[in-house]
Amino acid sequence: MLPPLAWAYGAGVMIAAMAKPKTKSKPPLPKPTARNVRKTSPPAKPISLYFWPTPNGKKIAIMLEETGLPYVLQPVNIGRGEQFKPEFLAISPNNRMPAIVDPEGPGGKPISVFESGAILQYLGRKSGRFYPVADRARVAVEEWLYWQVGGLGPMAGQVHHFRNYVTEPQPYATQRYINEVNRLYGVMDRRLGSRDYLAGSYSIADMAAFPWAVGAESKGQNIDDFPNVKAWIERVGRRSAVIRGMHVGAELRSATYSLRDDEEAKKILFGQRSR
Ligand SMILES: N[C@@H](CCC(=O)N[C@@H](CS)C(=O)NCC(=O)O)C(=O)O
Repeated sequence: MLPPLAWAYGAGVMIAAMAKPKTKSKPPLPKPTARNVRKTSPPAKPISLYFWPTPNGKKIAIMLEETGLPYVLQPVNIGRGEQFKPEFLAISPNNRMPAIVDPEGPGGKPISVFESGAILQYLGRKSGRFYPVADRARVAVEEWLYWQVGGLGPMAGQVHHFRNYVTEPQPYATQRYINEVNRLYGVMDRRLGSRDYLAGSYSIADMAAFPWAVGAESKGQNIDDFPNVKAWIERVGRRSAVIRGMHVGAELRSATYSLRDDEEAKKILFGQRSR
């Protein structure tokens, strides 16, 4: 979406072209340049990104970096229970990050959005990028976006849990989720055999899947079994916005941090029930 004044300027040019001036003396309208557009547009108010550096958080950081929408990071330390603060629950009632607050939402009024898939779709509509409008293309993006939020993410999360955080080994559960992730990598590999990106062109579906697809070994997989996924990881991972997005918030945790050794965080994160 263009900033309002840039749009108004573009529309003016269109009308002038259609009206065909009668005299030749009218000076031509100046061409819009990034410079004169920026001077007349009020600066966009930044989106607040409620964030902790995990794969789900990184999806949104990537999209914000890709679109260039201004944003500020609002850290939510999920290992210290900040996701249960009433002010956070007011925007994310599922006590999960990521969430966003856009001060310039629909009708120019603030809006909050939780669930990474819904956030990516919102930002896609707002920016007019990486989320095509044409129905056939949009359906393809949504299929692979929902495939990630309902499949790859949760199943990979269970693998991490059963491999890293159980007090007693649970071979059946561990193998069940490793198998399911293996199946999902296979689905992705076949899909990427005939196209460069999940929905054809690079989209929010790739941004959602990327942080969950990297690190196959940590999910009990051998990436060499999935050459198309491997090539896609390299392709997507080369994008500068993806590199930046994957590093957002790195300063929030020490480079050697391991949830495995963080007893307080494990108590907060695991075994949650309705309260
Ligand atoms: N379906 C959610 C999942 C988000 C999610 O699981 N976030 C985790 C970190 S990756 C979280 O905030 N956990 C906090 C908690 O478990 O209390 C989405 O896609 O946004």
